[in-house]
Parts: sequence; C-alpha cells; structure tokens
Amino acid sequence: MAYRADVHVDPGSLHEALAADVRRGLHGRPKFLPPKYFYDDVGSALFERITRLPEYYLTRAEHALLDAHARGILRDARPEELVELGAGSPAKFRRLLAATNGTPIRRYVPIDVDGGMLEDSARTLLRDHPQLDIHAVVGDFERHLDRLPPPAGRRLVAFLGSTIGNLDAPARHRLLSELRGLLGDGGRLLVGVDLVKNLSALEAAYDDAAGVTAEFNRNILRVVNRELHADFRPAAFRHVARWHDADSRVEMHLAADERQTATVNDLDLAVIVEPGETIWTESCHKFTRLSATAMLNAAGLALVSWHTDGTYALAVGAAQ
Ligand code: SAH
Ligand code: AVI
Repeated sequence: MAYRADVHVDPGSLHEALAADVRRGLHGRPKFLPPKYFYDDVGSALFERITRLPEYYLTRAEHALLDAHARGILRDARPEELVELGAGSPAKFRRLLAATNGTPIRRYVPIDVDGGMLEDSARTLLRDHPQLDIHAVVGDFERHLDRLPPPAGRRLVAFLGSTIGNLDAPARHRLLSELRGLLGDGGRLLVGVDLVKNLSALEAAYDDAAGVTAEFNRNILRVVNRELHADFRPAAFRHVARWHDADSRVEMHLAADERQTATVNDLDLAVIVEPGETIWTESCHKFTRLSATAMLNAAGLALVSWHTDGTYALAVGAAQ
C-alpha cells in the first residue's frame, strides 16, 4: 500500500559514530570494533552468503522452526503490525506473512543500519504484497528505538537470526527492557537464540572452509578504510573464531601475525597492532532455555512459549 523510510543514520552521523567507535576501540588494548560496521553493501552480501554455507546451520534451523511454528505463534499473538530489528533480507518476514491466519499483518516496520537492504527488501515485498504498509527505519536498534512510529495495532516485535547474541549482557538487558516498553497492549516479542552445543559445530559455523566468514570479518577494516580514510591491510589479518566456554560465546577476532601499522587519516590516529595482538570484532553468545528465560525475566518479560530443534530456539515473550 505504502512505503516510507525514516533515515536516522545519514552518512554524516554514521561517519561520526564510526569515528567515535574507532577512536575508542583501536586506541588502546584490547582492540575492538562493534559488529554493526560489518554491514555495508559488501558485508550484507557476504552475510547472505554465510546464511547458505553448509557449516552455518543457524539460518536454516530458524527457517525450519518458523515454518513449523509461525502459525501457532501468530494465532496466539494476533499481530496487526510486525516490528523487526536487524531485519536484513525479507526472508523471515515472508515466512511470517505466509503463516498469518486470522488477523492480517497490515504494517511492517523493519529497523536496520543497512538502508540499501531495507529499500531492496521493501521493493520486493510490495511487489508480492501490495496491500502492505511498510515503514522502514534506517537506524541503530541500540540508539534509535525511540524513533519507531507509534503502534498501529497489536504488535509483534521480532528479533531474529540470533542477532541478540551479538550483544553483551548489559546491552541485551538494556535492549530487552526498552523493547518491553514498546510492546504496547498485548504485544509479543519473538526472539531467535542459538543454543550451546558442541564446540566443533560452533567453531565451524564461524570459520567455514570456503573462507566467507573470514572475508566478512575482514570487511570491517575495508569499511574503516573507506569511511575514515585509513590504510589497514585486511589481507594481513588472520580470521580467528574461538568458543569461550566461561562466557558462552564464540568470539571473532582479526589477528596480526606480524606487526601492523595503519593511519586513520580522518582521526589523525596511528594504530599499531603488535604480533599476536587481535582486534575483537564480534561476540556470538549462545544460550540454554534456562539462560534465555533468565535474560527475558530480568527485563520484565515472561517466556510464553519456546520452540526448538535442539540446536536453535524461538522464544516468545510478553510483558510480565
Ligand atoms: N535478521 C536477519 C539478518 C541478520 S544479520 C537474519 O536473521 O538473517 C544482522 C542484521 O542486523 C544486519 O542486517 C545488520 O545490518 C543489522 N544490524 C546489526 N547491528 C545493528 C544495529 N546496531 N542496529 C540496527 N541494525 C543492526
Ligand atoms: C548476525 N549475527 C547473528 C551473525 C551471528 O551468527 O552472530 C553474524 C555472523 N558473524 C559471523 N557469521 C555470522
């Protein structure tokens, strides 16, 4: 029916946020960069390739769970509007639309930092579902949730793909608490969480044989090079993905085997990465039913239902 995009990460503010994060993250030790900067056009395309890799079971598991359980979840939630955080491609929203029974979903509100992806997604969705209202928000779900339009009917907020696992515990708590306040009357939250499993399956999912995840990881340096006029040599960094049991997460790093020096011209910043030192680019936290329930409860959310194949789970929450 209609498409509208509110853009809250204009190139200027993206540049500013990246500049602040690079200054903070690459100045001292340990070095780190937030994973949201993976997703320029190249990074989003690499992520799409990751979702089809034999080792990356997460997307296939989530699709199968949606195919099996979306009807029941929607029957119970009866949403008139779907808000999707870190939406990326429209694949999962399509599955939800296909499972709609009874109350039709009239409006789709995706929020993502990748505006190009949102626009492509809206174009193809409207071709197939011309009756849909799409209100895209190009923004950071950690900073711009207050810019979401007010609810247009009962809400289902979807946070799929295990993206919640890319946040550390305090950030997850902040986000879930904020989402609780955005559910409105009778609203539901649908979260996709990846489950703790054997180390070899977890590490393979983040270190595939074809090297696509390694390229995805190095892409963050290309983004920094382009946006801040820096001269990192992405190829000189080795992709590392390791399970850390104590924190229940796979960590991705970019490791320097030899001393690397780079200049970030826009920041007048010289970065030195010593041999053996790494730049920590992403954490991918894994959950159990117990830890996921505790996380929801701490944010004032009750677990309404839990659907799993033993490797991955869809959790439905509601305000307690
Ligand atoms: N939901 C999709 C995509 C997951 S990839 C799926 O399940 O396959 C993660 C998505 O979240 C990307 O599209 C990326 O651009 C977006 N993203 C990552 N961090 C973000 C942030 N802080 N704010 C908004 N979007 C973010
Ligand atoms: C988007 N996010 C949930 C992915 C994950 O599994 O943590 C990103 C990713 N990183 C490496 N491979 C995929």
